[in-house]
Amino acid sequence: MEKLCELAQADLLELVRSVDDQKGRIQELSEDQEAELAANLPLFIAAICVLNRYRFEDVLTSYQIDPLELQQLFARLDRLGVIELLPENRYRLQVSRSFRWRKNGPIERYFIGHVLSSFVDRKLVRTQDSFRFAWGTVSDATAQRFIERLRSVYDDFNDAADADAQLPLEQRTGAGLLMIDLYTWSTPNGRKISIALEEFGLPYTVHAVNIAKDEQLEPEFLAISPNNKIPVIVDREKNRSIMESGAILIYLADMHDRFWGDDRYQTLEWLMLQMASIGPMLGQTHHFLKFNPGKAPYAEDRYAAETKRLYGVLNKRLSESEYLAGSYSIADIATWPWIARYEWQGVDFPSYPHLLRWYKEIAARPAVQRGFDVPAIGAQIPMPG
Ligand SMILES: N[C@@H](CCC(=O)N[C@@H](CS)C(=O)NCC(=O)O)C(=O)O
Repeated sequence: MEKLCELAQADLLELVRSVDDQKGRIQELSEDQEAELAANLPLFIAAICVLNRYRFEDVLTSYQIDPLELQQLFARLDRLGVIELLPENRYRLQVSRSFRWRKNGPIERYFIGHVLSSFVDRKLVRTQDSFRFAWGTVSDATAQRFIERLRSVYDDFNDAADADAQLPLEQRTGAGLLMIDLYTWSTPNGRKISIALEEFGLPYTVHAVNIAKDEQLEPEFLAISPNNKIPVIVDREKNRSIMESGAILIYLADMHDRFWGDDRYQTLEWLMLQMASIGPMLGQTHHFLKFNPGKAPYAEDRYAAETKRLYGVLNKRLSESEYLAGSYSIADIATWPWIARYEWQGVDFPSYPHLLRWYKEIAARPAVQRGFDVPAIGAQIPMPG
């Protein structure tokens, strides 16, 4: 079959699309039809609404539009072949599942000219498409590989949106596809970001940077990580990279307006405590209590005592509050992977009962379980008895 596709210079995806088309549904509009939509904003919005399975009443409640005008717009969409009008303002969608706007066609040009800037500024709440921009010089084979991967994520997204289109409007929210590359390793700082990406439900591509083999010192990595450390993300949509796990968490929380706890500044307080104290101090504890091949009694005592002190600070806070900033936030996401190394930290975990309760609660979150083993090495979350 693959050979056949090769001969026909079509990939499997195109084959599936053409089979779909045999059912008589349209896969794309003509240049003129798209131009008609692009020139008429209400008609374009009506088209987007039907593609998102809005019912007639849903469009009326979402947009200030006269029912008669909407009936006329629906009639035009019927003439364009996008829908088949049925009695009582119902309709049957006539486009195939693989329907897409024409490449460089009037709608794509309209999106780029009018919609994309609002999408990037996050002023737009609902869009049918997303636009990706990335640069680099790669071989044809690499380019092909990435196109296939992006297509498959894009198709997954469309399938999910298709399935969710059956839900009532109140249970749906506008969403675009944001592509993120994560450069990471299986360490507490790396896990903060894979857990966060899982919590935010963002698709991301993992690039393992093996710090045990000094891969963080490679010149290509230095270009996106001036301090030669993981984690780093590259946001392809915005064409920018971000280093420092705290900054990445703030970026994601700002972008998606989520996981800010009960109070933004309280979340920042606890996030800063993690970045300035918990991470650096516990990191030294790992060195002196676990990895130092020699003996360094002064350093061992100092970092063991500091670790116990910080456990006490967290335990006290968590005796007053369910999570560090009231509700679950990026401060918890930053702190938890460090506590998940408790076995290296010379502490008696059960004597910090509130911290233990918090630790177990977060460990039970599916996103945390998925994000913990990134890059996949079969790592298990340690669970105190
Ligand atoms: N403050 C940085 C610390 C990052 C960091 O220390 N990363 C470690 C792994 S957890 C690393 O890349 N180490 C490699 C090295 O130091 O050469 C952050 O939070 O992102």
